[in-house]
Amino acid sequence: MTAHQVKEIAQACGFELAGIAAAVPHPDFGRYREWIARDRHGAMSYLDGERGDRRGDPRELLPSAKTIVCVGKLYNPDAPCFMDTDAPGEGWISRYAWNRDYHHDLRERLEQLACAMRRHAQFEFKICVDTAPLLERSYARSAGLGWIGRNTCLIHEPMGSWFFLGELITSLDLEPDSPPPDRCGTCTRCVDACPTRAIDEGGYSLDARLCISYLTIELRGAVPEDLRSAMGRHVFGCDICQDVCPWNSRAPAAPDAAREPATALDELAALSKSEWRERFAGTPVERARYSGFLRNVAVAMGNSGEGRFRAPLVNLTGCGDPLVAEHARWALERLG
Ligand code: B12
Ligand code: SF4
Ligand code: SF4
Repeated sequence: MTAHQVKEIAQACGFELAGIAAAVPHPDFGRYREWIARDRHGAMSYLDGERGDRRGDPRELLPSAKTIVCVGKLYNPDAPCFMDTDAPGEGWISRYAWNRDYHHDLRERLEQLACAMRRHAQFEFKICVDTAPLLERSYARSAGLGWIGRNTCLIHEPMGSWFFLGELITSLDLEPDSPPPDRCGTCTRCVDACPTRAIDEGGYSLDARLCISYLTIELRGAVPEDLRSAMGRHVFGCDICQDVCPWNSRAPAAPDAAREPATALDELAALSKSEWRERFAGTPVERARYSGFLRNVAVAMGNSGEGRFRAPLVNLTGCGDPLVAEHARWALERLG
């Protein structure tokens, strides 16, 4: 079977983007190792040690691997972005999390893709979505799905960067694609807009320990105090460095993407554990856990400047969770 046929099948499985990369060690692995050596991954221990080393070669995941079919699935909802909304009393959830958890959807589509390809040829395969030790952006770039922007996201012309990545590592011999040129030019909008200065001055590398996405999703303990005020009203993830990217200004909306209206912070703060579970079941928000989510809501209320949040914050100081209580006290102090 040919690379062209594979891409046609991938499109039929609902992937807007598809390309082929050789399943060989990626030259970007050096960048990855350096990033880890500088501790830029913070507490994401699944990225270092033996699991980190496995990112050096996709054949660690499938010994017979020859090519990687890289796919992209758009998730951009037809709704205003963070930068176009001005509602300090409402919590912002990153747009990728408005939908059901993407891991499951992409895996299902990749299974469909493998199944359809097997009608043409016999081969071994391994499906990866996000959690596998694979340099997803690097291989997707090699497969022609986009260039790595200064904000470190993979950007496609004309699709923008609001898409997830997934891969089918296969034992098939397919013609690899080549990467497109970097189209960031002299633009530095993402670097300038990042509220916590998480992106290096020249771009192309990010200190996850400063990134609001990391602080609100991955970090389990207390948010460093000096970063709390810059988190604004983000309660899960952050979209700013993609919102400001000119390549996203005409990015198409994904037809099946859900719309999640921003929700009043006091409403979020009042959710019981079971209500919270019910509300966010099956969405990426579950990853923050109840305690981490309330911690984020407390910080956002503190940053809102809205005196009416004092009462719900006082409630949170007595909620019995020391992490949430400490952030609520900080927020009360900030409200003055
Ligand atoms: C850890 C992680 C995070 C961390 C760290 C992010 C980071 N930039 O490193 C945190 C929690 C902060 C995060 C946030 C987000 N993430 Co994330 N994350 C990952 C994960 C699991 C690993 C990424 C990683 O290895 N980071 C280490 C650094 C060194 O790698 P990197 O930035 O990817 O850079 C590599 C290449 O891009 C290349 N490279 C970097 N710069 C340059 C420059 C040049 C010139 C060249 C040639 C190459 C090059 O070398 C690096 C090593 O391979 C991947 C899934 C995966 N398995 O890869 C998803 C992934 C990168 N995340 C994704 C998403 C959607 C997000 C968020 C948008 C979610 C949100 N809204 O909050 C934000 C975006 C923030 C941002 N600006 O990156 C998508 C990205 C899709 C895309 N279009 O790019 C991925 C691929 C998940 C997926 N399967 O869809 N994420
Ligand atoms: S996701 Fe937000 S905090 Fe992280 S680098 Fe982008 S703008 Fe900065
Ligand atoms: S905002 Fe500008 S510099 Fe940043 S990724 Fe987009 S085009 Fe590149």
